[in-house]
Amino acid sequence: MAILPIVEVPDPQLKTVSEPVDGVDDELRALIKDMFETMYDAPGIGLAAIQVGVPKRVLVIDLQEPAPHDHEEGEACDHDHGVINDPRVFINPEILETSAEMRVYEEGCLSVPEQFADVDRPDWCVARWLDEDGKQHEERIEGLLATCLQHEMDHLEGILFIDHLSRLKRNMVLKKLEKSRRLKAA
Ligand code: GNR
Ligand code: NI
Repeated sequence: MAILPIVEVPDPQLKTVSEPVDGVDDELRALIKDMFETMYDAPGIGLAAIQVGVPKRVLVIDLQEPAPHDHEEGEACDHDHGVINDPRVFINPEILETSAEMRVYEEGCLSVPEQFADVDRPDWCVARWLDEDGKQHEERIEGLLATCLQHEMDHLEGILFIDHLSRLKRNMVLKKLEKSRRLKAA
């Protein structure tokens, strides 16, 4: 059990094309466990192995929906409702089909901390992957999960969400990140 350090821009590791996993074993399951721990601690809704310095085609996602509230209308509410966890593991994921329709979502990335920008991606996709037991899945994925899966699969190709922006916007984001790091260091 370990919270691993997260690799951040401009670390060149983030440009690595990750290698396929050949066999799901206990060592891989231990990495996946550490990846969940690291993601929940950050906190984030997804994490690719390269973000903890491991160039393997593995990613974890948990959209962590807030638990539903069951209060009377207008009732004060300041206690913790917790979240519904839905941990998902994707090993060697492939996208088989994508929608023509696109969806815009304001994305962030644990490797580009505290920076956000709108990214256009296919609204849904059909994906195939292995789970932590080595079992194959094929599913049509939509909504936030589709956005997040495509963001994570980009990491496997060495691509960050800022690479989808114009050069002007990307440089603005990177400058803002530099500035916030300087302020934190001071
Ligand atoms: O925590 C994360 N939030 C997020 C928000 C919108 C689109 C994608 C993401 S993934 C990100 C965690 C991360 O960096 N995964 O690689
Ligand atoms: Ni990311």
